Amino acid sequence: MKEKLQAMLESAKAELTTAADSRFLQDVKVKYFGKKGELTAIMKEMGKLSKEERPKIGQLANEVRTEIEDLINSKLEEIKAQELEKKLASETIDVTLPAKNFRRGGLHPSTQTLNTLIDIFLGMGYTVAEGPEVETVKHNFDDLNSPIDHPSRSESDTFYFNSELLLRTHTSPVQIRTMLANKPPIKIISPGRAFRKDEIDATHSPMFHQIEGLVVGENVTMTDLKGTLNEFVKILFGEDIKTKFRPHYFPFTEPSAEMDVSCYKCHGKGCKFCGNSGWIEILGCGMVHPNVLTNCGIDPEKYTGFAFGMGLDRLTLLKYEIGDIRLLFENDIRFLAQF
Ligand code: 2NL
Repeated sequence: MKEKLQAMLESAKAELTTAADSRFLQDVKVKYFGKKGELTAIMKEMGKLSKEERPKIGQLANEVRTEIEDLINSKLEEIKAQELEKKLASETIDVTLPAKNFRRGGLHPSTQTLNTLIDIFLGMGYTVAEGPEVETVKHNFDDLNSPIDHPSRSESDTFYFNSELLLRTHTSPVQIRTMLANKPPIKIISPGRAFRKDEIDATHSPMFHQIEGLVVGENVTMTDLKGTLNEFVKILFGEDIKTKFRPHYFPFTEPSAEMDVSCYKCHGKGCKFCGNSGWIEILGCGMVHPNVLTNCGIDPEKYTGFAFGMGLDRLTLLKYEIGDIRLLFENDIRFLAQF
């Protein structure tokens, strides 16, 4: 039996040197230690041995068992390491290969213009104010000193829900709400949607975007208005842009003006872009009418203010040289992908 055990150890050693994968090791384990394994068979025969021989052979059998097991385990680790290395070698990633193409999204040109304007005014210390698109006639017209017979109030120009509610025709009611709720100093811009009953064409849409600005405080003058707007267009169009303020009329400002910028394409010489005038109209502005301040609970003897308003969509059309406002609202991805 002793010889048998030693022969078994030798043959196991020989077999294990040729082991090439973990499955083979499993087979070897079964061959010796399985139910019908060789070592199991010997252990079963131990009973036939004499009392003296039994512990000796038993000890030897145990030694053989641990030795074979140790061999199997160390071989198993060796093979596992080899298999891992093989796997890693076959799965290496070439990091120098070009990345897979994926479609990248972008911001709508209107959003890009809006973000640019917000950045400029935040940089000048303004905050952004928002308000509802469904407004009261009071906030949209009355508080703004709009005369009761003003054409913009008519059913044919404005979307009314009833005699008191409408879709705001400008974002001015946001400034009204801000003045009603806060004491000066006030320094806000109000971007957002506005609605007018316009026929749709290349330059008109019943829904459009506006941005207004309002500054109210002590000793706020027309000089502050001009300085602010000059600075604004220089950041937007470039340092060499000139401005021109033409007298105008708005019910909510006095005096009122429209501001033109020198055509940034022909630098004022006159071209197709500016209709040969050398100037492009971009906004309306003025000193807040004392009646508007009074309507909002602000003392016009103590405080003054300036305000301005411009169409965001027109600015976007100018900036990207887009010929039709409808393109901004159709959301055709073939158009939008260009920006
Ligand atoms: C334009 C002209 C303007 C204002 C908007 C305003 C608001 C308040 C008081 C006084 Cl609460 N004024 N807003 C002032 C002047 C012009 O917009 O052409 N917008 C597209």
